[in-house]
Amino acid sequence: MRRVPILLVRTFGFKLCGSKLRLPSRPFVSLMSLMSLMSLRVPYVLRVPGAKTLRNQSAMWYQSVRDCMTQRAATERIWRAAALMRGKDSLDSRMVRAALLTIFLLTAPAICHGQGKPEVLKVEPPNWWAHHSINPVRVMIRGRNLADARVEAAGLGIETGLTRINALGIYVFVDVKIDANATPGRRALRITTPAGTTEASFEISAPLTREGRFQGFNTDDVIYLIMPDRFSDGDPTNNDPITSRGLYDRSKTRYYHGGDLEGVINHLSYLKSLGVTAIWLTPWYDNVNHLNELEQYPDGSGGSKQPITDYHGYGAVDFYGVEEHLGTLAKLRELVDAAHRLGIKVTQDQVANHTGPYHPWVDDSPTPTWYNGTKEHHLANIFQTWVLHDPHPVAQMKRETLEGWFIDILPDLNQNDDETSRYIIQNTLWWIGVTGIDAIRQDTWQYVPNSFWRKWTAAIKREYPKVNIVGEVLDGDVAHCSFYQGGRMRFDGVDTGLDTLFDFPLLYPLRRAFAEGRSVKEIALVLSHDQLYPNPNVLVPVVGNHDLSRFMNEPGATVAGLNLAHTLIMTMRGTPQIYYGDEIAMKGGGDPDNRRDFPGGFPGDTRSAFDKQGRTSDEQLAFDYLQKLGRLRAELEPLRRGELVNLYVADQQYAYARRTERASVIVAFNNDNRPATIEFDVSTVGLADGATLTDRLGAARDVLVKSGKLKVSLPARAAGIFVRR
Ligand SMILES: [Ca+2]
Ligand SMILES: [Ca+2]
Ligand SMILES: [Ca+2]
Repeated sequence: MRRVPILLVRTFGFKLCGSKLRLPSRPFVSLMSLMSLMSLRVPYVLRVPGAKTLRNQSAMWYQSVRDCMTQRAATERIWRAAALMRGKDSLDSRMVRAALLTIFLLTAPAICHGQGKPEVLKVEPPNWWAHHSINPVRVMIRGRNLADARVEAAGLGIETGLTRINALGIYVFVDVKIDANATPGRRALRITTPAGTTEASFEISAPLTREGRFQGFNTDDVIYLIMPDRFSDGDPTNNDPITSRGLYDRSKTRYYHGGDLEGVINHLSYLKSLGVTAIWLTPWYDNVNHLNELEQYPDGSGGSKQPITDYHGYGAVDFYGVEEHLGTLAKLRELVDAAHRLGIKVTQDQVANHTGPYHPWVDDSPTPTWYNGTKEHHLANIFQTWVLHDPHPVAQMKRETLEGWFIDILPDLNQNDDETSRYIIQNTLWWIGVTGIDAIRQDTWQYVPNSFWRKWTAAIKREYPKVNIVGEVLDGDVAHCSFYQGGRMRFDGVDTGLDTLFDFPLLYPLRRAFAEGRSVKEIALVLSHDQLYPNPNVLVPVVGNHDLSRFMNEPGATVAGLNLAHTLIMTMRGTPQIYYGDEIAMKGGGDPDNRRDFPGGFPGDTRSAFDKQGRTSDEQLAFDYLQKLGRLRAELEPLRRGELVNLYVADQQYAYARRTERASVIVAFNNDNRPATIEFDVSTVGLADGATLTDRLGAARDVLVKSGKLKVSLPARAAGIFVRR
């Protein structure tokens, strides 16, 4: 006899780590005996050092309503299994008793739990639609004492199907089928246990009309990124909500500052005047209602570490809720409708990789494999993203990057769990359906398996063919980023279906050139890698965002340089994205300094940069310039849809055409600190001799095409957009 450690490492609500059971000297046989315990439908994981972890599969821990285990049945099965094992392999009877006792103790609370009256705490999704591409919809009910539940539909036009309940009786998954001709209105799911009956409310919603909704953005658009908490406080009554007191303090960089959805609504016409046709709001999911003690940072430079708030929205505790500091679901719908009335599309920021550390799932997850690991036992993310597209990666490195928890804190969702995967897909479709949004920006794209994305993008397109998705792969390497764009099957056998990506590889040379004054040739060099993307023409070029220090904080940055940077993204292939405040040349270092309050957006602000009279001269210069670029882009079709043709590349000068079948527009940059004259061939872009071109930015004089060439003189640090007269 020797000791073989067996760890019963995980059950619902229980961790029994390091327990040791005595096994006889034939560990393999003993292991087989223990495996027969799986027939008990008891949740457990056996982990034997040196052997593969044995999980009882979902089919084991799930219990259908009809097959629900009562205390008596469980006892009988335990003794039947014990008799079976004793007969089969003469397992040490003390060991059997110990094992059975342990398992009984582990399951007893679950069984006992089912004795109280059933209660419902949360229904996800709370409503759905008839004629939807997902039917039945899988409803996840969170509650108490649901262990022996029977779930029935109450009301016309719906019926319940497969029902599964987790062992602690906290989560019920039930398929709800909606008849094609079911009328919209309230329904209920009646939940009955031996201890009583309760109802989970559920609604069949009337679908929003498709006209003017679910549109997707395209290269005709200009996207503007808003962090709502920092943009404008339109409703001071939600600054210190009753449910989450004490998180509002404008003097602290990581507290709520009061900005909200109402503030965005109030400034839609400002955005329209700037030339914006689509907005992207950082996540509006409900975030934790108290301080985040797990993440602590000094406020500003120096000082001691202190808890923060999740004002940024990336720490969801409820994927079906709107953060109360920002507003309500009704307010969100009002915002989307108001934006649409002005011709502005709305992009939702979604996070499928992780939840906030205080999400209720962390303490009792709906399935044993809902997350990759548990709060106590998980991998920390090592951010070795290069292995994610490596055909021969070190498996452990890849796992630590795909499944590791960000900063060792943010619980990493396991999209390989069918229930988790289904939850995320339905949640995405729910937000689109209830709000009428047009597009999705998906956070931390690369940290989620491509096999999941394929399912997720397909589900979106099936229901909303025009809704498109921009993925965040924050990396400067085209070889890296291009791997993730859909439209092509990769070595892993997956086409992710991802429409587009932010063009971060272009951002870095753009900043080096136009802030630091380094060579513009680097920009052309990065663009030469466009061939690696399945479709580079729909990328989203950016000058900045909420994760990067602002352009104006770069060494050497000036408003003239910022204007050149904006000229590039507003005339480059793809759909440009502007970061709030960059239109007025706001400064700011790394997060959170790059998220300063927009001047004039908050009560008591001494001036408003939303209005001309409130802007400084530099702010006005930047604003006027970007507004002019927006107007030119709207007016000149080639800037939105034309092919990109490089015409001239030198150390400090760069010229290209955007060409359609109907017209060409020439864009030329002089990044040098002195005037420059450059000459280049334009015969390839349909400009014949004798054509006169005018610089619509007003920096250069009119130019005439002679001998197939164009000779352009530009002042120091200036750009021209040349259009045929
Ligand atoms: Ca507010
Ligand atoms: Ca909240
Ligand atoms: Ca992950």
